[in-house]
Order: sequence, then structure tokens, then C-alpha cells
Amino acid sequence: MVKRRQIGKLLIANRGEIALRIIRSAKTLGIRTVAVFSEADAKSLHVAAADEAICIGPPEASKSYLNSEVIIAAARTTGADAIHPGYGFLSERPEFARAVAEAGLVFVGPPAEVMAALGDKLAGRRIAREAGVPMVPGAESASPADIRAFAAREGYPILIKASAGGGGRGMRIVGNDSELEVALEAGSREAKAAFGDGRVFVEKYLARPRHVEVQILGDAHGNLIALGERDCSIQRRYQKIIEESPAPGLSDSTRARMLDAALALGRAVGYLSAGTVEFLVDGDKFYFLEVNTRLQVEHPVTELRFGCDLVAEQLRIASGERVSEVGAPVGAAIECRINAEDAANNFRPAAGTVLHLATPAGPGVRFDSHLEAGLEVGSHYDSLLGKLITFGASREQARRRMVVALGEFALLGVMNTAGFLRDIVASEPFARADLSTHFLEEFFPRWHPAQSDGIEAAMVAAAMVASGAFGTRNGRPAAPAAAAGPATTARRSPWDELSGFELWRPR
Ligand code: MV4
Repeated sequence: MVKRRQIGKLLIANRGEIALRIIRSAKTLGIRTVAVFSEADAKSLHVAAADEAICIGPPEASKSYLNSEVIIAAARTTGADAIHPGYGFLSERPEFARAVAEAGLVFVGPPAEVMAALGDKLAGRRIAREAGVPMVPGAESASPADIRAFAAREGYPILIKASAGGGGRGMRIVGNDSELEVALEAGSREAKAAFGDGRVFVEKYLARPRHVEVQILGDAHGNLIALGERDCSIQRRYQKIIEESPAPGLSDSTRARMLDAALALGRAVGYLSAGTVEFLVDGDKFYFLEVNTRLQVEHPVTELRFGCDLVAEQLRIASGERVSEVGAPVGAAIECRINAEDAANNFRPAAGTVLHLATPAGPGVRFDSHLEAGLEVGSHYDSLLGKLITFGASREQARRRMVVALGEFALLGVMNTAGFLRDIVASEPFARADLSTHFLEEFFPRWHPAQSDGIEAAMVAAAMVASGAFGTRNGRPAAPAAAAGPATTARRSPWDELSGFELWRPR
């Protein structure tokens, strides 16, 4: 008998666009919402959007969004009966999920024991192997001798990976026997430093794979469904920047086998809530990578194709209900993550004030963001400003809509990656879906904005200042102090020295 528990009030233990995203779905379900915020986020949109809000500490994440005690205390103080962790922060910490449950609250996500079982890469590989999920040929690193024997059998190059890690930290490519000892040492040392656990394992190195992941959704009634796949190959330093669904060029049979494998793994652990099973794809072969036991940043591309609300599904599951009936997927969707980074200067983190924001719209355009004019964007947290998602009947229609939408997007006052993303999506390699995890190094090893971007931005700013949008100083039009901060895509241009005001300059 499944325990049903009505969620009356939900605390969202996160910030930015995902906090706003969760609040919206909770409200739609008639659930009251509690936002938590650090002092740096006091004026953020998610605080205003929630029914209640409570400050949980100073800007440092360790003293606010990563402070599980203060978050659980905030739930008690406000009378919340459930906590949604979002992604990042505490979303994949089994000890947090356990503490929430022990406090008598509902954790919106998988149970702590499922999270723990899949959180360790080696343990996850064992579960996948026992579930018959294809794995990259590999070996658990018993010793250099064992690994040398593995390499003799499978051939070089091989890849050394951290068991406790993710995101590429601790990874070392080994091209031959002579490099092995040093690489093992270095990989294990980096893993120990990064994760407090130096265990490593090895796999045959796939030279040009794609990263394709499967969305799964499980309830307490034994229902477990796969909601298609997402291709997330276009990454920079293991951070996804563009995701899409369906994975281009994947045959129906490969797709069916991949979804079946993801479900077999989910069933093996009794998966609950939303989760993602990651694979490497090499031609028509796929290999298990790891499981993410949280809702992912890129979940909207799945929502648009299946016409579902994954946050609402998580809340239904957490209250003991069944997952909704979901139809067959339609069309294609693409997501671009717009980050506060300077793409023309090694993606240096950017900060500033949102002086002007124009958000795209139109058929098949969705913009998930907490941005609004006047918002101070700092660099306390990750650089995500918002996600632009487009949907179309075909990939080409979704792609064209993305190019147009990125062209409509304007953010003055905070340097951002919209121009970079637009050039990628408009490019021929992207249009022909020549995707792999090496896409950026192959096709966009460096990037500079078109000069026109700078002039357009400067013209908008000039018009705003001339219109008195920023008041006057000493009787003259005054650009705001923040305007002296980083520009958006504005670059040095003939408009820089415009009479009557000082235009911001790229740093
Ligand atoms: C691999 C691989 C090639 N061969 N494993 C990178 C981080 C971690 N999630 C696994 N990763 C990879 N594992 C084998 N045997 C290439 C990568 C990889 C990668 C994987 C997915 C998405 C982006 C990537 C970028 C670089 C390397």
C-alpha cells in the first residue's frame, strides 16, 4: 500500500531559474511555496514569486544553499511539509535526503539509499553490469599490473577515471604502457584531492563519442517510464551548453535498446522520481556512463516534446500518486544555456547589472530565467543566466527558431554567451548535426563577436541614456555607474565615445 501524503507547502532549496521553475509548477498544483535566499539573492525573482521567503544566510553557498541544517530549520519554521532541492547544491547528497526524511519532511527526489547506490561510479557500474546494461570495456583498478593486462587485451588508448568523481576530474588518457604508472598516480591523487576518495578505474577510451542521456521517471506504484533521450555532446570543460532531443541520427533500434537499458537499470535500483541515465554513443553502440539522481538543467527539451511538466510529476510522485499518462514524443527541441561569461576572453566569469533585457518570444520559444531589469548579477554561484529552449516540428525548424530567438535576446550590462551560442546554432556543423564531445574544439576553438553586435548594443544603450532612462548627473545624461561595468556583447566600436555620456567598456 503506497503511503499518500498531500503536500500543502513546499520549500525550494535552490535559487535562480530552477527555483522559479519549481515555484511555478508547485503553484499550478495549488501547493504553497517557500523560497529560501542568501543575502546576495534578496532581490531575486524567485523570492518575490514564492508565497513566503526566508533568508538562510550570507552569500557564501557553504553558509546558505549548502547549509542543510538551516534549510531544514527554515522548512520547520515556515511549516513546509516537503523540500525540492532543484539541481546542484544539495540535490545529490544522500545525507541531505536522509536528514529531510528524518525530519519528517518529504524529499522531492529519489530516496537517499537509491542516491547513495548510484552516486559512486564503481557501484553504479556494478549495478549497470548486473542489469545487463552495455558498458565501455573496463577494469576496476586492482593494480597497475591488472590494468596493463587489460590494456594488452583491449589495446590503448585507455582512460583512467575517478570512482567518486564526475565532470572529468581525475580523468587521464593513457596512450601506452610507459605512461601508465604516472597517469594512475596523478589520476588517483587528483581524485583524492577533489573527492576525498582516490579510487580509480579504467575503460577503453572512445575517441569521438556523443553524450546521450535518457530521462526516466518512476513512482511508488511500480511504474517506471522513459521519456526519450537528449543529446548533450556540445560541452565546454564538461559543462553542457547546448542540449537537444531527439538525439540526431540515432536509429530507432538503437534508441529503443538505449531506453530499455535505462529502464532496466532504473528497475534494478527501484528508482523513484526523475532521474537521468547517461550514455556514451559511438555509432550504433552505446555504453553506460552514470546516473544523475536529480532533475537536470536540460529537462525542458523533454517537456516540450512530451507535453509534460517534470516538476509536477516529481511532486505527484512525492505525494504518493502515480506518474501521469504520457503520450509519444513529437517534434524536436533544442536548449541553449546562456551564461554570464565572456566567450571572447576564455569564458571569464562576468558580473554586472541588468541594464536592459529583451526576451525572445514567438511560436515554440521558451525562456526559463530569473533575469529582470535592475538585477545585480554577481559571481557567488554558477554562471547560468537562463535557458533558451525552442521547439519545432523538425530539428531544422527548432534550430532556425533558436537562431532567431538568440538574435532577439538582448542583455546589456552583463557579458553573456548568447552571441557565441547563436554562431554555433547557425553554423553548418551544427545544422548537419556533426556532434561529438569534441564539437567545440573541432569547430569553435576560439570565438569573437561580430562587430555589429557591439554597435547594436551601443546604439540601444545610447538610445536609453539619451531617453533619460538613467536620469542625469550634473545636468548631463548619466549612464549608471554599473554601466561602467562589463558590457554584454558590446565591443569597442566607433560608438564608444558618444557625446554626453560615458558608455560602459568591455573590461
Ligand atoms: C569517456 C570518454 C571517452 N571514452 N569515457 C567525461 C566526464 C565523464 N562524465 C565521462 N566523460 C567521458 N568519458 C570513455 N571510455 C569521453 C568522456 C568525455 C565526455 C563525455 C561526455 C560528455 C562530454 C565529454 C567531454 C570530454 C570527455
